[in-house]
Amino acid sequence: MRELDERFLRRALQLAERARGHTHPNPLVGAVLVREGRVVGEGYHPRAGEAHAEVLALSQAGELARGATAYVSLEPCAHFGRTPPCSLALLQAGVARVVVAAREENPLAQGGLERLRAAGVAVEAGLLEAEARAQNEVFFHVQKTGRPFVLLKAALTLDGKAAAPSGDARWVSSEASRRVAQAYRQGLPAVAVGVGTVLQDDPALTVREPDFRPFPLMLEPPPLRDPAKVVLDTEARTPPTARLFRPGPRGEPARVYLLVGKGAPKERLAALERAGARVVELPREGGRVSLEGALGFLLEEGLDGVLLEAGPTLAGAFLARGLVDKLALFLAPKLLGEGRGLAEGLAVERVAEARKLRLTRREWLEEDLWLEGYLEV
Ligand code: AOF
Ligand code: ZN
Repeated sequence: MRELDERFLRRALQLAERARGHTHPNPLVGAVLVREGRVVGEGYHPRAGEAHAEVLALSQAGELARGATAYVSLEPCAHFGRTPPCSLALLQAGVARVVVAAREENPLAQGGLERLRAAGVAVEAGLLEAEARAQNEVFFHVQKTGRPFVLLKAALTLDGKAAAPSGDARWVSSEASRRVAQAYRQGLPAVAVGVGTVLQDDPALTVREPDFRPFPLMLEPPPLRDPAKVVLDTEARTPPTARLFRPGPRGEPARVYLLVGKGAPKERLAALERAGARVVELPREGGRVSLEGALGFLLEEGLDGVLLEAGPTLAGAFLARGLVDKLALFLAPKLLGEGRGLAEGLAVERVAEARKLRLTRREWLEEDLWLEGYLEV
C-alpha cells in the first residue's frame, strides 16, 4: 500500500515539474486521482492565476473521481483565491482519500486537510515530504522569511578564483557545467547581475540549451522561458545597447528591471527606458542601491526567487548581508594564482568564523565538480 502511495505521489511531484519556471509566485503542484489502482485523472498547476492541479485532475476524471484517492504534492487549498478551494472541489467530487506530500504554509490557503478530515475523508500527509519541500524551496522560503529566495551561482577555479585580475571570466567552467548552470535560470523567476558584469561580459541571460539535472523529479523539460532580468546599477551605467535587452531565443521580448539609486542621472534613465527597461529608483545604502530594498521590490513584483549571477563585488555584498540562501558552484580544475575571489567584501577574521555550507550535492560534470549547498544561518 505504502509503495503504491509513494509511486502515485511521486507521479504527482513529477507532473508538477512540467510547469517549472511558469508558476511563480505560486508553487509547483501536481495531482493524480487513482481508483481501484488505475489512474483516472492527472493535473498540474500551469501558472499563477490559472487552475489548480486538483481541479484539472478532477475534470479529467469526471464521475470516476467518486471514491478515488487523490495524491497531491501540496496540501489542497482551503481558500477562495483566484480560484475556489481545491479541498471543496475534492469533497464535492466524492474523493474518499487524500494523500499529500507537503503541508500548505501559506496562511491564506491553509486548512484543506482539516476540512477534508472533518467531512469524513481519509487524509495523510508527509510521504515524500523532503522531496516536495525541495521541489518548492522557493515557495516555502518565502512563506517562512517574507523575502525572495536567493541562489548564488558561480564558477571557480580550483584556487577559488572567479575571474582573472583583468576581470576576464570567460570561461572558467566547462561547457557541460554551463549547460547545467543555465537550467537554474529556468528554475527561478529572475536572474540578477551587477552592472559590472554587464559591462565586462555583456550577458544575454536567456535560457537556450539547459541541462535539467538540478531538478531530480523532472522527467521531461518544461517549456523553456527566459527569466526576468534584473540589473543592480546604482548610477545607471548599463549601455542601452546591452545584449540583455534583446528578444530571447524564442522571440519573446526581454523583461528587464534596472534597479538604480535615487538621484541617478535622469538622461541615462530615459535612454534605458527607451531600450525597454523598467527603471526603478531605490534608496541607497552606503552609496549603493539597497539590497534589501531591491529584494523587497522584486517580491512585490511576484519575483520570489533570484538567481544571482554576480561578480565578486555584488556576490560579496549579498553574502556579507546574509541575503544568500543557497549556492551552486562549479569548480574547474584550473589555477589562476592571482584573481578575483567569489565574494569580495565578505571579510571573515578567523577560520572559526567562516560562513559554512550544508552541502546537498557533490557531483562530477566531466572534469568540473558541481556543488550545491545551503548557507548555515
Ligand atoms: C492547491 N493547488 O495547484 C496550487 C495551490 O492565487 P490562487 O488562488 O491561485 O492561490 C495561490 C495559493 O494557493 C498559493 O500561494 C498556494 O498557497 C496555493 N497553491 N494550492 O491546492 C494548486 N497551486
Ligand atoms: Zn487549490
